Amino acid sequence: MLTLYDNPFSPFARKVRMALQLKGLDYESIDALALREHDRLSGVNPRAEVPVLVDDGLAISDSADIVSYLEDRYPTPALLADRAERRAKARYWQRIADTVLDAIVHDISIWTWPTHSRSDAPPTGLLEAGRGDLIELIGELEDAIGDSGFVCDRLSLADIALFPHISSLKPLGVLFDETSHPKLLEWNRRMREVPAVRDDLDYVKKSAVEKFISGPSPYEGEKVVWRGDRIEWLLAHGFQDWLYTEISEGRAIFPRSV
Ligand SMILES: N[C@@H](CCC(=O)N[C@@H](CS)C(=O)NCC(=O)O)C(=O)O
Repeated sequence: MLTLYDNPFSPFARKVRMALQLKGLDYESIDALALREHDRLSGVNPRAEVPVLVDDGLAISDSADIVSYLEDRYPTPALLADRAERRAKARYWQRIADTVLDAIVHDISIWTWPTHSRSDAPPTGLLEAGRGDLIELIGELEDAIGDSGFVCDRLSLADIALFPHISSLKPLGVLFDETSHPKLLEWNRRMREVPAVRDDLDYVKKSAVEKFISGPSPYEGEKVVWRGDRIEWLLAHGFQDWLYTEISEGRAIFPRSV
C-alpha cells in the first residue's frame, strides 16, 4: 500500500504524483501541508516537508529520492533513459528544476500565490531580478530540448520535474512564444497531452477551488517556510535586509535542521 504525503500545489509533490501515475501505481493521498495534518507529517518527515512516500511502512522523503526509489522498486515503465549520458542529462535538469527554478519561482510568488496571504508589496527589484533569471534559465532549457521534443530521448523525470515550474511562469510575467522559444512552446503543448500531466493540472485547478474559494484556506498563510536554495537565491541577489526583517518580525519558519 502506497501513501503519499502530498499537497496539490507543491511542485515536488506534483512531480511524484506524475511519476506514480506514469508507473500505473495506486496510492492514497493526504494533503499533508494542511495545518491539521502537521503532526502526522512530522511523524514521517521531521522536516515537515512534502512529498513523503510511505511504501509498506518505509518512509522516503525528498522528491528526487522518491523518484529514484520508484525507479528501483517499480522499474517499468522507466522514467530514465537507458544510456548513461541521457540519464545524467535528465538528473541534471531535475536538479535545476528542484534547486534553481523552484527557488526563484517560490521567492517571487509569495505575493501572488493564494497559499500566502500578504498585504505588503515585494521588496524593490525582487520581481525584476527573478524574472531576469527565469528568462535566462528558459533560454538554456530551449537549447537543451532534444529532437524528440522532450529533454531526453523520451518523456523522463526531467520533464515531470520541470513542468510544474514552467507552468507557473505565465502569472509571473515570464512569457515564451513561437519566436522566442519555439521548442519550449512545443514541449509545453506536448506535455499537456500526456494523461499524467493533464490529470495533475486538473487536480491543481480543482484543489484551488476547493481550498481557497469554497472555504477558509487550510494552510499556514502568514509565515513563509525558508530552506536552503530559496534563501541562497535571495542572498545572492542582495535581499538580505528584507529577509532579516521577515525573520525579526516573526514571519519566517525554518525546517528542522537535524
Ligand atoms: N527537496 C525537497 C523539497 C520539498 C519542499 O520544499 N517542500 C515544500 C513544499 S513545495 C514544503 O513541504 N514546505 C513546508 C511547508 O510549506 O510547510 C523535495 O525535493 O522534495
